[in-house]
Amino acid sequence: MLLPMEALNPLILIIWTLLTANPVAPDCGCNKLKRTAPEKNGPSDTVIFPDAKKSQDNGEDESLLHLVRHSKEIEGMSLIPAGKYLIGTNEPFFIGDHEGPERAVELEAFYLDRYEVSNRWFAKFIEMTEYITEAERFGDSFVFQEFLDAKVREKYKDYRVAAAVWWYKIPGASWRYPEGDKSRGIENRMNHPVVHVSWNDAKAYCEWLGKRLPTEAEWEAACRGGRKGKLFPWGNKLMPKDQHHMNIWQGEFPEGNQVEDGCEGTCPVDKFRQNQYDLYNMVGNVWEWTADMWDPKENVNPPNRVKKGGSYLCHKSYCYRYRCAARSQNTEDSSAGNLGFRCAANVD
Ligand SMILES: [Ca+2]
Ligand SMILES: [Ca+2]
Repeated sequence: MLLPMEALNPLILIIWTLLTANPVAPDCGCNKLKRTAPEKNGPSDTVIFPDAKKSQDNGEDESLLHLVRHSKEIEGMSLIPAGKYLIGTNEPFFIGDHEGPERAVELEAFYLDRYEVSNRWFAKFIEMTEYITEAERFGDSFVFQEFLDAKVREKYKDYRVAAAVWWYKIPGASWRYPEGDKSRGIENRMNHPVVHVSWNDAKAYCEWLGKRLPTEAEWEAACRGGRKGKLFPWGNKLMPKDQHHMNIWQGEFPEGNQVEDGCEGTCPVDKFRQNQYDLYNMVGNVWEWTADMWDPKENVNPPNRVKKGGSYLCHKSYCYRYRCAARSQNTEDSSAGNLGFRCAANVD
């Protein structure tokens, strides 16, 4: 029996809508953490990076710096061999992130830190250079709701990120006080990754050690550990042998973190060894800045930089970005409690 057109049209419309709808993948919103502070209250464009003046009159620090600069192995770097690597994917999950297509890149050999930069090492940098991070100069940074008590959440409820209300802009949050609470420092987290560091801060740290940030291609080639087309540094299976291989989120996001991997927030930088290059926490734990612009044609100031690897807040339902091919971005001056970095270095 033919249906009358009057009945058919709405039906066709519904089917057409379902077929053509562009599904929007839910998003953790951590790429929305842009600073909006007026320039007059923020730092100048020039990064304050005084010379390592303490090293001039401190023989011990000087020898430490010498050791670090001249022994990649001792300081915990892996040599990533020169060669052709495939990066990107032909099965992008977040099309808007430009994860695809898969493409070949040719890389020189380079060194990459095995671990995310820890609070311990960042503290040495601060101690020797008196560098002041951008979060400290702006006076605030973004903190995830789980680490704030009810009173603080109520007080700063109007300082949430509109598109991701689980992020609060908290005065006083910085690498020293990741929750913005002066009574909660990092003493018990010295082997955890430093957080609340901007791209500019990360770059300054790497340069202090005679290093640099990895390019996105280097980071991703290293992430893949010599394997081709795999999702994760160790392969395609999320939990081989039912073991956790990274620090991400288990349970409902953004409430109900079940902490099955043993880490509610950050975990120690040497907790999860992820591939044959002896790299730890490439995916998960904290996002990692890379040297690359997000879009070189984008005319914004400050520019966006690519970050890789996802963080302890990533869950498949919201932020399936703990894959080697996944990528996201923030402005150079942004910082958050789930964003850190590691350094690369040229082979002399
Ligand atoms: Ca976790
Ligand atoms: Ca990481």
